[in-house]
Amino acid sequence: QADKLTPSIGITLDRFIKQKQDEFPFATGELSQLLRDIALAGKIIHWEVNRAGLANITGSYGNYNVQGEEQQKLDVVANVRFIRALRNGGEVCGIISEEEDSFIDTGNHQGKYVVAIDPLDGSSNIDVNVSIGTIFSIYRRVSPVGSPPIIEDFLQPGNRQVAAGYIVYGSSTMLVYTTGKGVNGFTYEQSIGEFILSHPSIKVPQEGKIYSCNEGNLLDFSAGVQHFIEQCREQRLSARYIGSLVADFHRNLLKGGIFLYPSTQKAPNGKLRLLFECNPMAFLMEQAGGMATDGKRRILDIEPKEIHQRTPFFVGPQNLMERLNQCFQQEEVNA
Ligand code: P6P
Repeated sequence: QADKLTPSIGITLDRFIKQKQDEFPFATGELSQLLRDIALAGKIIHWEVNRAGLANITGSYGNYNVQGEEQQKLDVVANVRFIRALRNGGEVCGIISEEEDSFIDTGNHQGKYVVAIDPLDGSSNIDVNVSIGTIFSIYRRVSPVGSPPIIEDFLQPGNRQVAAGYIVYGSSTMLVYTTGKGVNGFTYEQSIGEFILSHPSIKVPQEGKIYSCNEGNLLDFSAGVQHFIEQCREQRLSARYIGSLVADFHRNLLKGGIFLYPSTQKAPNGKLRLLFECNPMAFLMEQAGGMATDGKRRILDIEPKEIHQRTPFFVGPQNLMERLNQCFQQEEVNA
């Protein structure tokens, strides 16, 4: 009787990773440990984000990051926490961070992996209490184990990712990730300090009814994009735009929606970074049954030339992505 009255808390992230690792007979456990290290840092940032108001660590830090954006204190805190967690875990030989000019050699030269991290994306939303997020990408290094990491370890196309995911700090804190075998979502249960499987095998709804873009830039968009947005309005799709990529992406992944960040006058190559934002989100969306392009090419096939390069970004369910593609093709014909 007691057993029936005692609800199960569900599968913890640790048990899930262990189960999945058993499915990979040759997995040596380092990737599993690396995912645990990221989850740990996420728990710490959850704590920092939720206490920010009291601890007066919101607001700007008076520094500017390599993007020329004013660094919010929580940005800096998150950057330090993730770099420390990844360094102490021992599996990672090198890290690139959206907050750092060049790559970081962790000193773990036996580590087989490198990580690209956006410690706290959408930080301009921190002060106005809008959901923000951490985005991460994991690659196997290309340089020999035992040597220091080199720049080529970090300039790999997104189709070489071994894992990718995000943590969204919103009404609840969730970790969503893939290792190339589907997408799974975990909700953080603060009272026991565990991520619990809450969204197994996420698939993006194919009949997307939402479009997300900053329509303030509409007049900068190409004729193809403007035509697509006109079609979205004609079909009475819902316009939803938070201005925080992780929050916008998470809603579109679960509800079915397309996200567009085209090139604009201010950002001729688009605003979002290929390595820190577009590759991980593209991997997740493809694993959930959707698509991601730069308007011409599959995001995951783009060969990066430099760490902070930007790209136009279109990501969502196939039906909407194919309709957008038709608008691009029509634009070519009319050109
Ligand atoms: P805009 C936040 O600064 C960010 O990098 C992403 O999280 C978000 O999707 C985008 O910029 C919003 O950009 O130009 O619409 O404010």
